[in-house]
Amino acid sequence: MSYIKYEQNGFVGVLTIDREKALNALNSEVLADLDAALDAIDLDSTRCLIITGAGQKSFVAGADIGEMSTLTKAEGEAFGKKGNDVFRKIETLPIPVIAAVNGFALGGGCELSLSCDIRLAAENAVFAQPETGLGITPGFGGTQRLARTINVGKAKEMIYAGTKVKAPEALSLGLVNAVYPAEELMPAAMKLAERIAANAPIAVRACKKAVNDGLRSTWMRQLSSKRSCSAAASRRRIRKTA
Ligand code: DAK
Repeated sequence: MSYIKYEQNGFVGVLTIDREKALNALNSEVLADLDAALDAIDLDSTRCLIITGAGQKSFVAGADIGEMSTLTKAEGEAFGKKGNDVFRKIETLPIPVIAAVNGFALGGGCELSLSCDIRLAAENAVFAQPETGLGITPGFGGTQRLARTINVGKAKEMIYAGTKVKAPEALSLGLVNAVYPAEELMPAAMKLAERIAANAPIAVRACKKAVNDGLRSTWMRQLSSKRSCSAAASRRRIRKTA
């Protein structure tokens, strides 16, 4: 049995993480199924992907706490790598990906939404990175993607203190693009996906790549180029005054 349901609606793919009894928490099997489902998407006939969670209560309530508590160091590292690889696959999927956040987006669930291009939320959505309260750090890229998505101070507060952010605040922070009553979330996500799919696919894909490549030009690189500029300027000043 797969923990992923996939439906094709015209040019739009809808991928549902389907482990409702555990609020769609990500265990190794869910991650493996998600990975396989992403690989199976026909990119010739799909122009936009929506990712959501099964049920009315939760998008994804995090990595599976029960499973994580049993992992050895090596297994934990493999689990972290698996999650990071799958989320990077979503981030770099050639087509735009919309997260339809229908409830809890906690820990790995918040991180999953952050690996998508666009987040739309239901009114009951709650975002948080509660890992420090569990004695761990966000393991699937949250420290990096959250701080690049919203105000850095608020991202740090969410990560250090585990502050929960409900849908209206998520909207004001720019964490989500829009908030809808629960029953309107998927129709709204479909409508946006269809608008994206109606545009020239090559242009849309080129734009996704351009935006992502731009964001990957890291501040470290900018800092080191600024440092070498400053160093060159200082050398010039030193020579002038010598
Ligand atoms: N993992 C496993 N099961 C979960 C779960 C989770 N994250 N969240 C919920 N469930 C399960 C519950 O155990 C319960 O199962 P049964 O007892 O019925 O078998 C079922 O879902 C329904 O949950 P509740 O009965 O608790 O439902 P409530 O409405 O009362 O509460 C809740 C909903 C979301 C507030 C609560 O379930 C909750 O607090 N869940 C935990 C949320 C959480 O802390 N998530 C963050 C996980 S930390 C790393 C890799 C990855 C990560 C870190 C490091 N490395 C490799 C370094 C990622 C970490 C995380 O994501």
